[in-house]
Amino acid sequence: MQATTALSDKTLHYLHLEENYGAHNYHPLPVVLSKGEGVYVWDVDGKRYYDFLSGYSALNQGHCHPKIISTLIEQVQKLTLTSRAFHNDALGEYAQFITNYFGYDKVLPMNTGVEAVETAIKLCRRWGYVVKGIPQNKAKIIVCEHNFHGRTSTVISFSSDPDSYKNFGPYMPGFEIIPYNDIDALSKALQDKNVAGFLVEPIQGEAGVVVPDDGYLAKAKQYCEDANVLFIGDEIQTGLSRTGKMLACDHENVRPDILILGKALSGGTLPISAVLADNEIMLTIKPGEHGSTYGGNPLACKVAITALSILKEEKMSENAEQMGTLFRNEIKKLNAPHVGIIRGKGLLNAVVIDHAKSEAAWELCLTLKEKGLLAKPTHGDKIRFAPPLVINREQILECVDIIGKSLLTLA
Ligand code: IF1
Repeated sequence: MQATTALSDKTLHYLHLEENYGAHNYHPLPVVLSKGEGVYVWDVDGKRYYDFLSGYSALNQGHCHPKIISTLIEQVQKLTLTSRAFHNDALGEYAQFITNYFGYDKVLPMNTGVEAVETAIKLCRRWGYVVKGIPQNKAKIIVCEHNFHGRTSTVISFSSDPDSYKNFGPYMPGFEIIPYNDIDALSKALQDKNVAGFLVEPIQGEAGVVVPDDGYLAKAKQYCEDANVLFIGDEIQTGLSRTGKMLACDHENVRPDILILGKALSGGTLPISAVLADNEIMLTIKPGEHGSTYGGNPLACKVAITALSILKEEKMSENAEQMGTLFRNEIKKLNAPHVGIIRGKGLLNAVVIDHAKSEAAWELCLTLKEKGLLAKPTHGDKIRFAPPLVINREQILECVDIIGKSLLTLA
């Protein structure tokens, strides 16, 4: 348990409940939240914080966006779930809306991000066999080192992070790991005629917001086209205005053959994910060959339409671009101690903490918490700074000030 000397009785009460009755599969910051609105969250003692994690980019529209909540309340009292055994009056309208929104023929609706990744893998393999003509059970999908695509047994089979895969074997075959941002490595891997797809994050989030070289994604897409291999874009964390464009792939005008969305598709209200593709790929899965109980439920469909609409109505991509540039420039101007690399696009940013102590980033996050800003380290020395995309200039400047003051206290 984290040092709990300065924690209130109320906070300790909730920490102990989780400790005693919850699985220990996370190591959260010692803060207990009870309210969220826009860029702010409040703890059980009424203290307000800036949320600089945004539910790992599920809250791009901000906490409890009024239009999303209104849609949720209206639909939840009408019809929440029909299963796909029957039609309903929400799925068709949502399918038309989201396919027009992103420019694809069809959508396959799922729930969590990793379910959408699994769906994309199945679609890619199926296309490999029935369209490309790869011999049965020989399809390969290329992935990148330091990837994060979720935590199911298949997906951790191609993780390069022991924390994700150790003691969870045996592993799913059919994946090849190559270095990220290495176009020659991709070119070499694509020589194998049994390759069906290349699954990639346009920016590697969990790896610490690793931004590839300009042109990497465009070259990768071109090489995939030349090799008749599907480019699968995992935009679960980078999509939906987070990096300053609707999709991170838009920075290089790359159109994934299979587009994977999740997280902010619901604005942080409930798990909604989606896989988009054109008919040649999507129609390789026939009725009864894939699905899920909640996939495409009416509540999710209505919420997703509102969540997507407000991204454009409120110009969240543009704001993410402007506020992200301001954030990175102001952090650099601090010339604060222990700031190593600052990297990111739009409002998906990370600072690499340069300090001898391995727990320095964690300690900094505890200080940030005390000063009213919530962020969490990823992979030890990197702190991800990813506030809701509704943040404004004054709030960014206040948060940079909090970060600067906190860095000065790092012993
Ligand atoms: C955790 C971070 C981790 C994702 C990408 C698929 C998924 C994710 C690019 C799976 C999920 C979440 C999972 C959560 C913490 C967070 C995360 F990168 F965002 F920080 F873990 F790496 N593709 N990312 O980022 O989506 O099934 O979770 O809905 O597992 O701790 P999911």
